[in-house]
This record gives sequence, structure tokens and C-alpha cells, in this order.
Amino acid sequence: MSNTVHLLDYVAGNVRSLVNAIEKVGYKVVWIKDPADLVNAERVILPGVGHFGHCLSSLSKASFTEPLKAYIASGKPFMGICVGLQGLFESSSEDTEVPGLGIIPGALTKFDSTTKSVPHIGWNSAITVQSGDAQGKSLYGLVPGRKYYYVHSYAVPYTPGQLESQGWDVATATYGNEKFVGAISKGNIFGTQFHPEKSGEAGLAVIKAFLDGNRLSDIPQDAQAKEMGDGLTRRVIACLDVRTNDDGDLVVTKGDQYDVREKGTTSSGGQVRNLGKPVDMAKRYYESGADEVTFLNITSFRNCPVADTPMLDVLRLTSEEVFVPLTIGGGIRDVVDTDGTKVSALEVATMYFKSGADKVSIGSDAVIAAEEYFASGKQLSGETAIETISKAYGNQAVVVSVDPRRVYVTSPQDTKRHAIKTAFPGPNGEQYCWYQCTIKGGREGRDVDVQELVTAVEAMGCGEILLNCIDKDGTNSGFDLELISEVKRSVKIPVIASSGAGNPGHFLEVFEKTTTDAALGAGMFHRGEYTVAQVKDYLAGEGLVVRTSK
Ligand code: 1PR
Repeated sequence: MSNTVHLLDYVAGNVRSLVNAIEKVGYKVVWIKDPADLVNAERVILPGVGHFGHCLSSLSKASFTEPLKAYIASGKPFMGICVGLQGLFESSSEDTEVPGLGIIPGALTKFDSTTKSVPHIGWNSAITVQSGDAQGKSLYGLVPGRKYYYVHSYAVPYTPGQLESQGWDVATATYGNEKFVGAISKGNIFGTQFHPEKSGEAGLAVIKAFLDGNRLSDIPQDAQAKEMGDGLTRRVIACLDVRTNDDGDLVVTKGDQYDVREKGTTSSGGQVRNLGKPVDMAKRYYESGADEVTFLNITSFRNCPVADTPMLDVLRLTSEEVFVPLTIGGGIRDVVDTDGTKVSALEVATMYFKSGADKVSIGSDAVIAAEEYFASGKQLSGETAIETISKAYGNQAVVVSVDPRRVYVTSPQDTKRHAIKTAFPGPNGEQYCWYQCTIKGGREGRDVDVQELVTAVEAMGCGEILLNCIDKDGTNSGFDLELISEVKRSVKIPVIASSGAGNPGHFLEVFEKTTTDAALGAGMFHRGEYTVAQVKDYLAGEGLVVRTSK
């Protein structure tokens, strides 16, 4: 057998990470554009992102459905990832008009969002059910104590014995009180609901086992010892604010309340703080166990020539070595390039996805879109960056980064915005505050509050909120728990708490005192005060479920 893997080219998707992961484990990717070529393939992977109906109808429109079924029936190795797995089932409540391939009995349903965030985003288990020939074995490299990266709203609920009675080996994960199919296999077929290409070393081991044809193996001794709780882990994210410094080098910087210049003697301040090189630092955080890495291009608001944006190279290089989700923010909006060419936000996002990003983060443009949404009486235009990108790549690929700042008031009646009572009164003893959204990296305050913004962008199809806080940024004084609780009350989508982390205890505090889905740190990691691993070990020691294996 050659070392070639065939991937089906049938739907827009951020598949760069998958290609990188396959190459990392020593295989070569060939894209199948013509369904007739499927007969010659030796191993096939069906990636899938976004909407079930959209993926399956794209497959059918490209005339792949029957050749794919024939390929699978031929007994040659086949793997479906995420929607690629979902499509093997009979149907999904995400789109009742479009049937699945019906190779596995069962239907997908949406997670219940009354008690938890939906989509389910983060690291969870895939524990092989002890049945059939998988008894006591590792199925395609899956290990009970390891965690894998999931991102989806629909899943196949797990009913003990049902799939097993038809010869399927199943690995499950638990989200809240719902147990679902995390991976499944029978004969030549293998599918994972999680993204192995974004699941660190644990995921690379799964891809390698599939490509090597290593269906069942012994569970590694060290992995057996490292058993940890089932369920979604607390995510710890490292964030890199990137910009060009005064010498023209692209550097990771870090501000105090968004001011990234050293305290200088001139009125404009000193040099831009240089804390290191973006790709090197991202690798270091991956090695240290970061669950995700976020890059924010913080001066993109100025002039954003698309053609030479250096962030594309940063992503390309990072995604070859870093196998956890990568988010890129800054300048995701409709732009005009230096030569006058108009480039839509969707096209900008596509460039980033093609370079290895898994999610894009939208800041200023989301605030303007929210203002327009309210001005039009909550009408969706269908044309905002959030809507166009989430339609093409799925909600999970669109993060909105919020840069709010506290505005103190004496009483809630003093403002039309949503005010909360605060335990931290303002400079004149004000007992209330509202959170004003800003654009252009905090330079311009807008007449829209954080609660309005997050509800508007959730309606537009944003899949996750990256919640910064200008007052807390760089202060090392802990997260703004009041802000985080306010936002968590307002939306169902996951929220990443950001700004203010100064030590591992702040991560514990935000996870214990709020229902945040993830927490992000920047300065404390960049300055070398703590490593990501130290934060995770501390959380694990306090009894929180975190991903400690790589
Ligand atoms: O508006 O879509 O072009 O996006 C610009 C992006 O750049 C936004 O996501 C915005 O948050 C970010 N940004 C703009 N200016 C700055 C700045 O610092 N001058 N950085 C900036 C925002 C905040 C966090 C930071 C945390 C944690 N950085 O991401 O990493 O506050 O820091 P800490 O742990 O050290 O407290 P667009």
C-alpha cells in the first residue's frame, strides 16, 4: 500500500488542519474532485464541517453519494470526521429534508441547551464501550483517559447495547446529562464526532492508527494510569496579541488596559512591548498544554491590506506544528485592498481558514452589525460578516470578541442600557455600572451594551463569545466575574472569560464562581510568571476536570 490518503473535496471547510495532521503522521493527501476516482482510492477520509443538510446535499450535488457508498461497501478503509461521521447515520434533526447515507442505524438530535451551552465546544472523552472484540482494547488508538476536541450541536444519543447488537463498536462521551456517540467503528468503517486533527498528540495517535490500519491495539500502560473524569474539561486558552513594533517586526505584545507601549517619557509613550515571536510562543503554549491558541491582530483596524497580511504566514507555520484549535481575530470585515480590490469578510475569513485557522474572531464589525440589527427592529440582513461566515463554515467557526468597558451610574434609571448592581463601586461611589462596547481596540465607545451585543450576535449565528474587559486587561487582578455572569445569563452559546488573569487561582475562581465555558490568559504566560501546565495542574489538584494528557 502507498502512503496516500484520499480526501473528498465536496464542501467549503477549514480542512487545512486535517491535511497538516495527516502529513505530520507521515501520509500524503490527494484530493478527490471527480467521483470516478474513488474506485482507485486506498483509504478515504470524509471531513465535514457546518450544517448536516448542507454537507449531504453538497455531496449529492457533486455526485459523490453513490460512489462513496460503493467505496465503503468495498471494504477499504473509510473514516468520517464530525459531520463526516454524522452523515453515515440515517438522519439529523438539523435538517429533516435531507437524509443521511443510512449506513449506521440512528438519528442525530440537538443537545438540550436548558442547562448547558450549545454548541458543545471543547475537550471531552471517547471511552470505548466494553463489548465485542473491542473488550479491553484501544479502538483506533482511543484511550479512556485522554481527551479529544469536539465542536458540534447535534449528536447521536447513546442507548446501551443498541448499536453494539448490530456489530458496531462505540466510544462514548458525556455532555451534562447526555451520553452520546463520540466514535464508532465496524469492519472498515470508522467515524469520530470529535476532530482528531485538533486533538493534540491524542488525536494524532487516532489518525495514525486509522491510516496504519491499526484497528485494535493494547491500551498503553501509562495512559491507563492517567485516567481522568469523563465529561467536558475546563478549557484554558492562551492568547497572543500580535502587531508590528516600531522596528517593523511582527511581535507578540501585551497591554495594560489595551495600552501596549512601555511607560515612556514622551506623551505618546515608549516602545511597543515585545514579548516574543508569535509562532514560537504558540508552539510553546501548545507544548505546555494550552487547549486552544488565539491570535489577535490588534492593529488591523488601521489599514488592512489583505494581500500582504503577515498573519496568514503566522497561521500557516503555526498550524503545521500546533494541533489544537487556532483562532484568528483582527480585521475580519469587508475591506478594500491596497490596489482597490474589494474583499468581503467571507473572503478574508476564507484566506485565514485556508491558512490553518479553525475559527475567526470578529470584534469591531460585530458591534456595528449589532447596532444595525437593533436599528432595523432586529431584522437579520443576511449580509453581515457573522452571518455570511457562519453560513459557509458553521456557527462554531465564528467567535465574537467583545471589548467592553465599565460605565458607572448612580442608579439604573440614569441609563437606557442594561445596568447591574456592582460590588465594586465607581470612583464617586456609584453602585451601578453598564458595560459599553467599544470598537478599534477600545479607542471608540459605542452606544450599545454588552448584553445587547451578545444577544444580537448570537441571533446572527455567532458560535462563541470571547469576552474581554478593558478595565481588567493586564491588571493581574482576576477576571471581571460580574461581567462574565451577566453575559452567561444572556446567551446559550459558550463564553470564554478573558482579561485580568494573574495566577492559577484566578482560573479556579472564574470556573467556580461563574458558569464560564473557558478561560483565557495572556500576560501571565508571556511574562513567564506561570505556565499553562501549572494552571492546569492547579485546577486538577482542586478537583476540576482538565486535559492534562497531550
Ligand atoms: O476589531 O475585528 O479588527 O479585532 C481586533 C481585535 O484585537 C479584537 O479582538 C480586540 O479585542 C483586539 N485588540 C485590539 N486592541 C487591543 C489592545 O490590547 N490594544 N487586544 C486588542 C485585546 C485583549 C485580550 C487579552 C486579554 C487577556 N486583547 O485578548 O489577551 O485581555 O490579557 P491578560 O490575561 O494579560 O489580562 P477587530
